[in-house]
Amino acid sequence: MRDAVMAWVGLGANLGDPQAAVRKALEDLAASPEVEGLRGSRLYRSAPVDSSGPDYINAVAQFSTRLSAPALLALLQSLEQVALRERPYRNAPRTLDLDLLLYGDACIDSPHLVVPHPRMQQRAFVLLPLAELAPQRVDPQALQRVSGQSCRVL
Ligand code: PH2
Ligand code: MG
Ligand code: MG
Repeated sequence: MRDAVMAWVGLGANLGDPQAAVRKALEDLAASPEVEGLRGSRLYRSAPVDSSGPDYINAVAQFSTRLSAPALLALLQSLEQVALRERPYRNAPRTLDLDLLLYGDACIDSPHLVVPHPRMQQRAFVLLPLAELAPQRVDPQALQRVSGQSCRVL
């Protein structure tokens, strides 16, 4: 059997009841048979970055899994579907977004999945909750660069 890998997932939502959607996604992830020892960050409220609509609710989840990265991506997409995620255009407001940020130390560059997440270093709504769970995985200089972005603990 494949070794367990530590994975970090970014959660975001700004349509419907985003707080409920993020909390439910954390519960659904924790209840997935392939997810072990999930820890969730606090929830943050952040202004849309390269996006529009109401403020986002964001969080990060850390857990260990034996799923491959593509299988984990499929699990995340299935949870987005449960939340009735629609994709009318790039960065559209959404009921739930689950992004695979880090998968162990893997670097993946496939047509469907790029890990580490290519824009995570520019986003306070990723780096602040990630730093709560895994400060060793956050570059302090990147954190400093995003310090002007609006992103507050709920
Ligand atoms: N997600 C995006 C684009 N912009 N802005 C905030 N504040 N939070 C997000 O989760 C977010 C965003 C694309 O996934
Ligand atoms: Mg995203
Ligand atoms: Mg996404």
